[in-house]
Amino acid sequence: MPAPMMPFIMERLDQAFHVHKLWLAADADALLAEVAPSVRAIAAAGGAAITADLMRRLPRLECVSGFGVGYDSIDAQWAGTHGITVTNTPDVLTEEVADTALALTLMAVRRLPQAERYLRAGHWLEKPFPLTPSLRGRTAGVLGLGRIGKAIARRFAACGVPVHYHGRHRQADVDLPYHATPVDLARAVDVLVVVTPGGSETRNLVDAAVLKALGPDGILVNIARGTVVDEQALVAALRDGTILGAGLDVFAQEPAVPQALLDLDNVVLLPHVGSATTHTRQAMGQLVVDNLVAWAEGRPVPTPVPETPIKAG
Ligand code: 8YV
Repeated sequence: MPAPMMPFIMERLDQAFHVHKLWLAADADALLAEVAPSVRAIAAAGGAAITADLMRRLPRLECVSGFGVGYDSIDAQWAGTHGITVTNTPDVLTEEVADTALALTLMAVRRLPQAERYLRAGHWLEKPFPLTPSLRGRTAGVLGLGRIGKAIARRFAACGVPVHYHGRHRQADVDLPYHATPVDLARAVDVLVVVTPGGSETRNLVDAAVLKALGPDGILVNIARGTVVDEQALVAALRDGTILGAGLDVFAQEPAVPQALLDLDNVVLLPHVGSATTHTRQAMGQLVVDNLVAWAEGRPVPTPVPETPIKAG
């Protein structure tokens, strides 16, 4: 275990396995070198980098159980081609993250955090909070219509907001307008919600051109990965009115958030709390344990990622 996980995960894994906790070692590298020949599985905290270099050092490695639906911090491609199974925690967080996306959208459009700050500062006693933009009359674009994207689309439908989408492929069983590129999607909508996986394939997918296409009434919401949005282009677009505002739960270098974003009033910033409730994190943690126990007992793991297991050719 390279980094700490929720206490109940550590307790359950301690009961079933001999767990080496790297972060507790005075010299993590020395501990890794010592135990590497016997390590057969990794329990990976959210965001813990499980690189090809690390896995190469573990000749008996068979399974990497990651905490989180996103596994861009795990080199699943390398693992897959070396017969190592990678698991993630899908489904159990879908509704929670979609709730967060809707909340963040409303916070950004209706300027609700600013309104709350206004009240707390006593300004309401002087005059009412200024009128804000509205969700009424808007069209939303979902960039990445997977499980979470679909749950977000259902919420927008309930709000009377039409939804369009872009993904790598048009989905035959989805009856929503499809756009072939992110720019085309952005042009058609005025709320753009980023729900793609992270990693090299989506790096800076939302760039200056997409933001320009979103336009001066547009709101960008990102609950996926900070790397999907060109942060410098976003700062510029928020500053010069290329777009109206943004709601961000994720950042390229989190937990560091650029001062340029902190300085702006037309962006709502959350500390990566998309799935962060006791209920959902409990379910995610249980799935991390269930995947490892299934692997150890020789049963199929409940939630392997699609890249694995692929036997080396
Ligand atoms: C994780 C997330 O819990 O699931 C994901 O991909 O981003 C979060 O829900 C987070 O990575 C944990 O640090």
